[in-house]
Amino acid sequence: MNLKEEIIKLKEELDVTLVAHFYQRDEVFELADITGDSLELAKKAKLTDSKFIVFCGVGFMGESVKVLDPNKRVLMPKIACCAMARMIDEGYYEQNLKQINDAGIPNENILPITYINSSARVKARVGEMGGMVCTSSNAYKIIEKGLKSGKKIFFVPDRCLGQNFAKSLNLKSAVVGDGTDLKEADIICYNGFCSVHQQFTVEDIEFYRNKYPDILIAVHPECDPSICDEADFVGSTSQLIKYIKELPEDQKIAVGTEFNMVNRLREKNTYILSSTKPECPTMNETTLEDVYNTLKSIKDDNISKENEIFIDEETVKYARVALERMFEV
Ligand code: CIZ
Ligand code: SF4
Repeated sequence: MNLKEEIIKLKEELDVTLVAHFYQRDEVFELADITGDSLELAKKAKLTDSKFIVFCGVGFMGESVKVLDPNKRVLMPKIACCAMARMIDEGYYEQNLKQINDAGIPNENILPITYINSSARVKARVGEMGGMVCTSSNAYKIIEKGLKSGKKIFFVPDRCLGQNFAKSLNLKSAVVGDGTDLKEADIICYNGFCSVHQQFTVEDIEFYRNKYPDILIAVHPECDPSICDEADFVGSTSQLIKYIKELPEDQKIAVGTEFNMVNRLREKNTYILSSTKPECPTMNETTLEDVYNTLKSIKDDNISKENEIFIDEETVKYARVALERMFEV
């Protein structure tokens, strides 16, 4: 039997659901029981009744499943950490908050919102302060709800997402530490970013538009605002997939997001909006062999602590509050 067949057989034998994010390698993605973007995966994994969730993605995604259902055993064949999520921890969060306070904005006037790409500890801190989680699919709704509180939003960790949503809602944004006036802003952003989505440039857009005047440009809101301003469509992972699938057969489209996902849409007239391959290194770490080893460890009752997500009760409590507030919206 080859690895793929072994994995299929183990899945049938075990009380397990295999989950994979859209950015995973094709061979891993194809074997998953549940696929989706981070919002869909958090929702769907919560609904499964398997004892074990084997999650192929990055650390914060597995953590979200554990937070939403601590009774599940969540295993990750590779606990790979999203580069953006790694840019913020509780210490940096507090430092930024202090800078905002020092600019004359007290905590009671601040509502924190964290992009789902952050650790459970950061989510818990946000939950404790009355804030909530958002994803790129629901950020509009969450930010609009947040603004109803009359407070300024402290948006972490992705400054591009914060700036892009502020622009499209006609709001003012500022970034902590870059010299912009925090008091003037409706949305104060933490200075984090996604290294993969930073790869797309205005020159890439110009290149494609010069070469194919009718081409459409679609990008993810983790791209820089200069890119989103120029694009024909800006959307989350699932929104991009839907948009591309519904295009007429002969419509050319250059897409600015992670390579594996765009590459799976090649039956459409799809181009990668970059001269380099925009692969997410951490999403690509999980191999078929890792998936096999994790399933085998369940079968042999020999699970490695390194592959399992453990979160303390206090963190689960407050991170869940922040996630549940998102689901309520
Ligand atoms: O991590 C990411 O870049 C994205 C877009 C996650 C997701 O599925 O929303
Ligand atoms: Fe993180 Fe960017 Fe990779 Fe998404 S694509 S998991 S934001 S590093």
